[in-house]
Parts: sequence; structure tokens; C-alpha cells
Amino acid sequence: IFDEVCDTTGVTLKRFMTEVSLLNPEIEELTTLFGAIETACKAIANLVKRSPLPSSDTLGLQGEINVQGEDQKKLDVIANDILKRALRFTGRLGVLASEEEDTPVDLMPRDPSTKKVLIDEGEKYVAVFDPLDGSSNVDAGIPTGTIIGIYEHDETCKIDPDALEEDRTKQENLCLANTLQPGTNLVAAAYCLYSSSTFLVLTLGAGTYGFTLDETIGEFVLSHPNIKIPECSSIMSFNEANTPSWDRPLQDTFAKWRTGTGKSGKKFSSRYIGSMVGDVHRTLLYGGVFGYPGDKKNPNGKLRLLYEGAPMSFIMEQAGGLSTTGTQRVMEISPDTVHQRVPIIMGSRQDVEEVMDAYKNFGIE
Ligand code: P6P
Repeated sequence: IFDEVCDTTGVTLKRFMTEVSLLNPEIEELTTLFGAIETACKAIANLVKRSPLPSSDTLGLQGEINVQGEDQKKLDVIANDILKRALRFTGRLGVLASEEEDTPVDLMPRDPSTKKVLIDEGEKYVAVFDPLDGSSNVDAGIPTGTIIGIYEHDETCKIDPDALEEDRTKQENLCLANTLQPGTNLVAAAYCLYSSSTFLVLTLGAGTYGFTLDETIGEFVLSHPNIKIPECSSIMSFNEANTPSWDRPLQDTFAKWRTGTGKSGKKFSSRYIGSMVGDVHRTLLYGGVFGYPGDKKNPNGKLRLLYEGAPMSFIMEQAGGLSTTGTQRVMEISPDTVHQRVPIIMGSRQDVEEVMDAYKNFGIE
């Protein structure tokens, strides 16, 4: 929509959101949220860039273990705080879930004395995010990223401030459970890539748009309007050390891609940096298939559905790509728990379809 009606040269993210919301008043509230997101991403970009400096003191471990059982990096915690604070003060968020938080964080505005939720009839959103995905790569200067998904707050989620304590707790738990929505409910998704440049790529459900941070003016400028991933490619982006424990359909497809005997007849090359946002961004722009499939040890793979798989799948699909577990569309999976993992194979339509056909032909539905 946007690039059909607007001149796309020198468009900042702020102007993009303003013009899109003029065309789509129902998403006007998202303008506020994306203002907070871009500010947080600029702050995180700066921290990541400066972290190796002796004066920065943001390298290394926080000394805590997060709910993933992973060593929390100082930067993980700082990036999480930056995002939570930025989003909280928009006044548009009811609840958020983060890779760095054990459970969803309730952002409902509360009366400081009674702790009762101040029911705000204003628009409420739910944010889910991985504040610094691939953070273990920062010390080596390898690209990292922030991944964000935005859901509407479930209208059935109402907290009666005068309800009995027990009932109000149940209502609040239901509201916190609002984070557990399938990707098809997403109203927006974005990632910020901290690499040779700082990129912010987003979708509002009508195409995928890429912005590059112009540090001379401190603004994200539209650089990739209406990204469309190449229909087919010859790049595979997986941790191929795990090939022996993958499903047979995937092993067979990879064997064909390696020898140029697959659907496209092309011999594939391998590109994998072990940092999802960087691998997905290259896949979006150059084409290819990125994935972290399940294997015998981890049948659901390694990546998280709620704040990695679903938002990245939304962005990929809006760019004309596909995102599947091998047998199911990732965006259609309803999370049972905040941190559940999901097998992911996403990218160029023709190549992902080749994997899906292999699963079907193998009789795995
Ligand atoms: P492996 C980074 O730790 C991450 O969560 C993703 O960003 C990345 O795609 C994946 O794990 C890499 O995992 O097992 O290949 O190192």
C-alpha cells in the first residue's frame, strides 16, 4: 500500500508510520509503539557496538542463568530492561513476554496503594520479544538482533478491580495468558539487526519494509520498500553438524541440494552465522532456506515459537516466503507455554515447498 501512494525517498520510520496510519486509522496506536521500539533498538545498537571497549563493562556474563538454562549475558539483561522500559512508558501495553523473563510481565497500570489494575479502556497491546538474540556472538563481533511481535490484547481480558482477591487473581492470570496467541494473531512484527549497518525490518500485515539507521541524522530511513524474497535460490542456512539427527525427508532434500539434483537443479552453497536475525535477513534479501529443524535429541529444535519463530515467520510470509515446521505452518501453532520451542524451515517459496513435499511423500503429515 505504502509505496504505491507515497514517494519512498528519504522516508524515516516515523514518517512511514504516520503516513501508513493516516491510510489505516485502526493501527494509529502502533505508531506510538514503533516509536518506542526504534528508540530502544538505537540504544541497544549503541551498546552492542561499544561493548568490546574496555570502558564499556557490558561484556561477559551477568552471573545468572535465565529460564532457558543459558548463561545470561550482561547485554541480555540490559537490552531486556531497555525494551521493557521503552514499551512500558508508551502506556499502550498490557502485558509482555521476553526470552529473559520467566513469566509474562504484567504492565497493567496499577493504583500504587491498592495495587488494583487501573482499567484503561484505551487500546492495549501485548509485546513478545527476544531482546538480544544470538548475544553469545557479540564478543566475537558477529551480528546479533532484537526480535519483536505485537498482538492485540484479548478483549475478554478484563480485570474487575472490585472483584474478590481470588477472582481478580484468576482474571489477571487470564490476562497474562494473553501472550499465548498464535502467529496468525500478530498485528505487527519487527527485527533489528546489529551488523555492518543497523537495520530495522517490519511488517504491519501489508508487506515487509526495511529501514537502515542513518547515524548522521539518528533516523531509520526506508531503504528496502516492500521486500520480496526470491522465489527460489541456492543457499541453505542450517547448522549442518546436526544433519545426522534430522528427519529423513530433510536429509534427503539436503543431499539433493548438495549435488544439484533437487527441484531447481542448482547446487546449493551453505551460509550460516549461527545468529538467527542475521541469517534470516540475508535469506530475505538474497533468497535461500534458513532453519533449525527438530532432531532426535530436541524434537522441537532450538528456536522459540512465541518471540522468535512466529514474528520472523510473519515477516518472511509478508515478503512472499514460507515458514513451516516441515508439516505445519509455524504461524498457525498456538503456544502452550511462553518458552516452547518449534522446528523452523523458512525462506524461498519453491525451496521450502520442496522440503514440505519431501515430508508429505515420506508420509509424515
Ligand atoms: P546453534 C543463537 O543462540 C540462536 O538462538 C539463534 O540466533 C541461532 O539461529 C541459533 O541459536 C544457533 O544455534 O546450535 O547452531 O549454535
